[in-house]
Amino acid sequence: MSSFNIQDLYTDPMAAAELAAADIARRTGIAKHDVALVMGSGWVSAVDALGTPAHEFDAHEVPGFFPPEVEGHSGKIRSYAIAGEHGSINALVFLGRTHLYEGKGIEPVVHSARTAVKAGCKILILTNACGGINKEYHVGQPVLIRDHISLTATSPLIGANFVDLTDLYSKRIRAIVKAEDSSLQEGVYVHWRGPTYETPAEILMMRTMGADLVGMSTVPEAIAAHALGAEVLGISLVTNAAAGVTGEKLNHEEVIAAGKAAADRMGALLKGVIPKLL
Ligand code: 8IG
Repeated sequence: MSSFNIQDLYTDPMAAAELAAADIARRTGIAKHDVALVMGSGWVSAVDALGTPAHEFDAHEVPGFFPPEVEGHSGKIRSYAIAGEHGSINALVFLGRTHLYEGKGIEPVVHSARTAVKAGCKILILTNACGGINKEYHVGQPVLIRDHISLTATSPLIGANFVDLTDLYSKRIRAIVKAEDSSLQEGVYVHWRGPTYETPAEILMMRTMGADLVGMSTVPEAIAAHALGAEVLGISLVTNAAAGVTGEKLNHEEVIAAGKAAADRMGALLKGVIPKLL
């Protein structure tokens, strides 16, 4: 891989994803993974529920991946062999992600998603921590993403590629997850570039538009994976009330603490759902 330069991610992102997938296949000895998970803020310890990984390595050793910048994102890639209902499932897990607010452009943001699909994954599970716009939500509550609103004015796709997004967050997979935990709610997630949180006026605008959740991730990855033919599940963990909802100020420590508190429930949910996906 010594011939790969990070600039190559920008000139040919699909080729970079193929290189990364080949590198992961070489490191793990697994030619084809089945399901991928991207673990966002607060979700990293939930992955412990999946047991002992068969392989683990630093993401930035793989072509196209940068070192992590956000606390709570450890920057590892793991491979797990999970007993599924119809045979063994190879799960590829990305601990952490790149965000639009890091200023590296859209390509690094979607590199995990594209790499996962090129590695063979037909299903991508995207997790995140987010702010709750819907006043019925409480901190520590997981919510399935039913649909999204993009407020970033960017897309990972280039060219006359008019991809349909009517079933972006797979109904089929949402039904499986709700059968596992019937208390789960569904909501509309707004993608906000950040790194600032919203103003109270912006949260009022989002609620008026029909949004329930707001965060700084997930949407570009969902679009990139869907455009390559993968099914997408998005799960948000509400780790703070959005600006103006309670009158409290927002801080990153609150987010990390809420993630830690909910990790066991989130881990059990993932462990219960993955065997049923394929
Ligand atoms: I965690 O309230 C988390 N991420 N945009 N707004 C936005 N992103 C978030 C928030 C929030 N909480």
